[in-house]
Amino acid sequence: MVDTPSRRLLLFIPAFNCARQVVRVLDQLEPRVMVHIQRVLLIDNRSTDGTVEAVLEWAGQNPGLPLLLLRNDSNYSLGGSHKVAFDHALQNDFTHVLVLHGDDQADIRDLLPWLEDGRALEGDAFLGSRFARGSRLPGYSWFRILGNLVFNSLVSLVAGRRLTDLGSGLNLFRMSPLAGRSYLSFPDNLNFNVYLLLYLVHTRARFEFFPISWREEDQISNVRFVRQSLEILSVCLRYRLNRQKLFAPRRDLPPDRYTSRVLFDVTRDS
Ligand SMILES: Nc1nc2c(ncn2[C@@H]2O[C@H](COP(=O)(O)OP(=O)(O)OP(=O)(O)O)[C@@H](O)[C@H]2O)c(=O)[nH]1
Ligand SMILES: [Mg+2]
Repeated sequence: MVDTPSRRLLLFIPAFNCARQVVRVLDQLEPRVMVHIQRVLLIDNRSTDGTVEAVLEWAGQNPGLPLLLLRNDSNYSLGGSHKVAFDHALQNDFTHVLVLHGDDQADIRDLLPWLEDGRALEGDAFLGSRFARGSRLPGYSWFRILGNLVFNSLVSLVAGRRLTDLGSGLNLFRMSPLAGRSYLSFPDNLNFNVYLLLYLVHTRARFEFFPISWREEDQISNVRFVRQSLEILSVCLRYRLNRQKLFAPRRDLPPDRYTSRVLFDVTRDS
């Protein structure tokens, strides 16, 4: 492990209606993983299936984890939850945010070798890829594989560099390039990641992809294929036409739009 005293890593777990899966995600957080992580921020996005109760029960049985559980005041979708998490990281002096989806499709242990040799922390982002050499996709449908490959190619063409995933569920970001909070103007839905990726390209951030495994077992996909595809086409077009304008800071956003409540807090490092 590379131990930089000033480095503080926040693990952010977005969760929405994944009661059965989220406890498996928490089970992934073994001591060899947690040596790299200073706080776990689990954000529930107004689940209605007992996700919060499942997390609370797990936390009662596993008191050692530095866990902060928040519940958004309204459903802000996946992108909105990223905004809450990034803001939390900036306000609490975290240098990095590691995102791990709460529905147990990714495995945080895929990142461990890169955390241990320090490579994951060298650039501005280290992005899990479901479609790189060495990735594994047990149970993932060919239709979704094909759809993802088509859009990866399209966005790569627009970005002018090879992008092997537009948004998997395992990604590490350095916070300093995001300190201006440009992400607040990205969409709240699942296309937040596509904007973030294009923003990294636009700002010449240093990032690379690493191969991950991605399971499809008992998860429920909330992806709206047609709508999201049209949105990706639209952002590609706008990026080509005027990317300065696409990423210009917006002044029309109310400052306290993404509010949340603390449900459980056993963090002790702050
Ligand atoms: N869809 C959705 N997901 C959310 C929300 N808030 C948090 N999440 C979490 O974000 C993750 C991504 O959602 P999914 O619908 O599974 O999308 P995906 O995994 O990127 O795509 P698939 O490969 O189709 O499963 C899940 O872990 C959800 O629990 C939300 O409001 N909407
Ligand atoms: Mg999923």
